[in-house]
Amino acid sequence: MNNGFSAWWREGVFYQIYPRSFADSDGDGNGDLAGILAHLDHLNDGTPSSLGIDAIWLSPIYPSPMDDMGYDVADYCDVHPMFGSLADFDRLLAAAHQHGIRLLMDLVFNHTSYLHPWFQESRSSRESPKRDWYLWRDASPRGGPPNNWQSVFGGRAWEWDETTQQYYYHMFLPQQPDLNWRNPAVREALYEVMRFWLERGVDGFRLDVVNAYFKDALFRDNPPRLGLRGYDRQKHLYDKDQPELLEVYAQMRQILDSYGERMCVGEMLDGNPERNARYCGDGKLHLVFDFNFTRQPWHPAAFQRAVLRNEANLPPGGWPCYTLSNHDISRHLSRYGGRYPKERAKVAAAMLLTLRGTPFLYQGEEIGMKDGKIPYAQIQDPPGKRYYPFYKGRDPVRTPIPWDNSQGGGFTTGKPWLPLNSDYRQVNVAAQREDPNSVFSFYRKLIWARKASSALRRGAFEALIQRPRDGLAYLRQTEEQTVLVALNFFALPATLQLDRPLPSQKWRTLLGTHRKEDEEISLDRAIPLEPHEVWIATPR
Ligand code: TEU
Repeated sequence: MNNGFSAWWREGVFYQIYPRSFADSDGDGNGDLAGILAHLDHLNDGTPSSLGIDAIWLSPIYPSPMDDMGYDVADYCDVHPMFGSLADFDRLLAAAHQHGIRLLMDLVFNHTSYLHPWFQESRSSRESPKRDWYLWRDASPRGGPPNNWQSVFGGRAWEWDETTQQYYYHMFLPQQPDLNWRNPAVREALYEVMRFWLERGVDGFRLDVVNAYFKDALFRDNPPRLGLRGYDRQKHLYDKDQPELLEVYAQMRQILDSYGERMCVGEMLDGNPERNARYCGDGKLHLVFDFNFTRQPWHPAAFQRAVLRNEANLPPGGWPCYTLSNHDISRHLSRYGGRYPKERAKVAAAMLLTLRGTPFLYQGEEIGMKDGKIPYAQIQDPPGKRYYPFYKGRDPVRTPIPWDNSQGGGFTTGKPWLPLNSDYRQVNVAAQREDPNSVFSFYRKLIWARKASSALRRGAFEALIQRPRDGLAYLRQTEEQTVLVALNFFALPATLQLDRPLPSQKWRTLLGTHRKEDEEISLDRAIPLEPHEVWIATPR
């Protein structure tokens, strides 16, 4: 019976592709759609020798001047020539579906590129029919910007336009003017974009900064708060999280539902579990990323607290959504790896893929990639250029995927747009495929074990230790199956003392870093673990 809990987007494993850095098929140094097509077998060839993911989130591939690497869209219904053509996209989508992989497009609906025809028209004159498609305001009576709002990427959020003698608002770069969601024509145009891609057959969307669409109708000043940079020195009462959002989410949900099993996942600007809960669930967004999870230190108690906070806040029809890395934040191995990158990569992967919720992987984490080092002269990311050396931007987390140890790493036959990581001759896909103990082999086993287990895909979550010190122990349970997960976070052997009795005393290993599959173990109220051990088991 389908009670709504078997939806593919609750049980599947998602994988984010950052297309420019995934695989280059034509030697121009930039990844492209044909490159992705050529590597679908790596992602899922239907057998456990592949990673086994169920869906791709494709970061933006639209025509764009690339001021924010494609998050500045100049045409929502076409493909940037760097990545290919609409025909290439259709080929990729069809092939992905043949591989059992669904595909999400990234919709950047808070703003467009300044080169989008809508903005070109809007800025051409105050009388333009598209004037009200963006946020234009007069200078304040004393001169200067209309209010104190700051850009996320630094500096004021208002740009003066000489031609029409008004300011326009940009939450990100001046090259990314914000759309006016209060204008019904704007809304309808964006919903048309959704329909365009749904008609083409995409399975859903990742919605960029989906809580920023509306700004205060009165454009009131944000109150101050302590912080380092301009944007962080304000409480964002008026430039995001406005009540009008819920109506838009309901409309988007209706559009998605009218196409059958489609979904969306929202990216929140400065989200937290309590606020996220207002935005997802029945009649709202399907999923919302929980970035609080990515901000935890490497400690089991911290992650458990984040998980329980999430579980406690879930609204009706809501479902957790976990990720450790993406194209904006430092890769989790650079944050957590320390002296034990390979070991911790496995513990982190086991946690991500056995928690109750939809996991999102970021390309390259399956081989244990870390952030690259980018010399100043090669920095491409605007916030990196602006804040170097205090903040080096997001290029380090966007370096190309090394497929093998050849010149160009099998990523390109030309010069890669960002340098390959210096360790790519060791850390690459080909090397890890060969090695049964590699990070890749472990991700693979975890994902296929998850596929085979109803408890891991949709079971209830129960923490077994109230105050974890050395590691996590939890149960995942459905009516037909129980799975026990035990993770030692640190480099010393540990015995996890459980606060509640286990439902069985005899366990059979499903998957582990130290124990063999099917190995049997008797347990009482304690689980002995080797350093950085992952142990996943089911009652015998
Ligand atoms: O990110 C929004 C966001 O929260 C990040 O910009 C974050 O604050 C920033 O990376 C810290 O430096 C989305 C996209 O994921 C990002 O790539 C875009 O640059 C941004 O929106 C604007 O579209």
